Amino acid sequence: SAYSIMRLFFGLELTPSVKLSIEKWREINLPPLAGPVPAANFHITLAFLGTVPVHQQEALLAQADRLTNQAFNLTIDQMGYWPRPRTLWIGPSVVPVALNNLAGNLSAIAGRLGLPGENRDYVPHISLYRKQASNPPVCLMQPDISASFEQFCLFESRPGRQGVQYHVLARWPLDS
Ligand code: 2AM
Repeated sequence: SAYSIMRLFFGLELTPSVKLSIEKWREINLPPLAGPVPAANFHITLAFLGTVPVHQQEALLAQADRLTNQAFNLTIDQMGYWPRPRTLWIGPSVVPVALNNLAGNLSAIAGRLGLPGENRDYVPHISLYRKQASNPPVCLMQPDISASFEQFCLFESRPGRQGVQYHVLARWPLDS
């Protein structure tokens, strides 16, 4: 209906094998902590959109169609902790220009549609725990997980009885 809204974000999908590597690293290097994100939900947000009214969804897709961003590789090699959202995450210490450009272009699209933008600098990350109230324990080894990204996605975040689930609604290729 004209009133239906969806909670959306642009992001990078991780392959099952990368998700599994992250899950294994977490198991070995961190004790059980509060609010673990299930491995199936591991992803990298590019631009958060929030609730997008149906009448804006076509424009959103059309503007994403016009982007011509480059593919890139990432090495996930560091852990971080944000006390305010209580999020423990891992991410790349080196952020390729292509990734910054992509995230910047996507949040510009959000801005043009009047959707809530991010004021903070873009920090690519994979959230591992969402309810971690204090600094994480020092871990034995930093992660060292590489992945190549040849597309970006529009995700829908669906709340469910078993927690949130992410569904890819659309994919766009990155230029190699
Ligand atoms: P997080 O992993 O750092 O929590 C789906 O909810 C994705 O959008 C998550 O990756 C989440 O980031 C991000 N997200 C959720 N709410 C957000 C907000 N208000 N601002 C920015 N990003 C948000």
